[in-house]
Amino acid sequence: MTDGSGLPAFFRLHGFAELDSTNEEAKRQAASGAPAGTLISALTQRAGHGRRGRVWVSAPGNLYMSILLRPERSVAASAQLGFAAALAVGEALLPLLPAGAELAYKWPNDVLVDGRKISGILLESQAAGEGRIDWLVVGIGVNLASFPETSEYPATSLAAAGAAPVALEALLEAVARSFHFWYERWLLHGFAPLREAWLARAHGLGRPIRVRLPEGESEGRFAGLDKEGALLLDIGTARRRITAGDVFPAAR
Ligand code: BT5
Repeated sequence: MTDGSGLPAFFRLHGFAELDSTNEEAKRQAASGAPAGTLISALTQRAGHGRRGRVWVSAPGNLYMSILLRPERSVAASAQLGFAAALAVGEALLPLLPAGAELAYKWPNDVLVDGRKISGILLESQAAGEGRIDWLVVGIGVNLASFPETSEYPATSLAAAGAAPVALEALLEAVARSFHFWYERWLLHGFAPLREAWLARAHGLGRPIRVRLPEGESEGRFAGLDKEGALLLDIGTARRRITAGDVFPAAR
């Protein structure tokens, strides 16, 4: 793939033709002491995964990358870096999209083009004790060439959205550069600037949504994000704070 020369000095790129999963490789490297900024990419994944063990379809031609970080922050605060990754993907994709295409962020960490999922982000971490983090892996998949036709939430790719062609390495570098920008802002200023940028393109804000939770489904109005990144769901006069779940349009 790329020699990494277009990347900020923070990153050390390890490019693979094929892996089980770039997140798994990043976790293996984390366990053997790899530093923050280790960046793993693969042309295809045999066992790409999403949240809760779901499959991430990983055909050749799409982007699969994982960034290893060791922020001196809590596990809970570090989850906010999923928003940094979504913003990075969004900023990398925007200049490629045709006029009139709509790019939006879907809580917690998806990126949508014209209402369809073009990118998924998976955060995995290990605590070091006292709520601190040992390592955090930010895994990012972006569909350039292909997408699954039968996913539960409709999907798309850059090609299907009519975007300008882009080389994998150019997109990897653009995502990494933008992620690094948002990571530094987060280290310096906390979640507030990420929250503001994310909300400016939030999918379904102010509208009725359905959230699937481990204990069942909840419907309400998507009222925004709290200052930690939790989704705020207004159900009648009550406001519920949701930290994990899957968002769909409301049934009614
Ligand atoms: C995600 O999970 O969206 C996070 C996906 C993270 C993938 C990256 S690729 C690099 C790194 N290495 C990995 O092994 N993972 C990361 P979740 O929100 O759970 O969504 C998963 C669901 O998205 C699946 O159940 C499908 O319905 C759908 N899906 C699967 N493959 C897709 C694709 N290529 N494009 C769009 N949707 C897909």
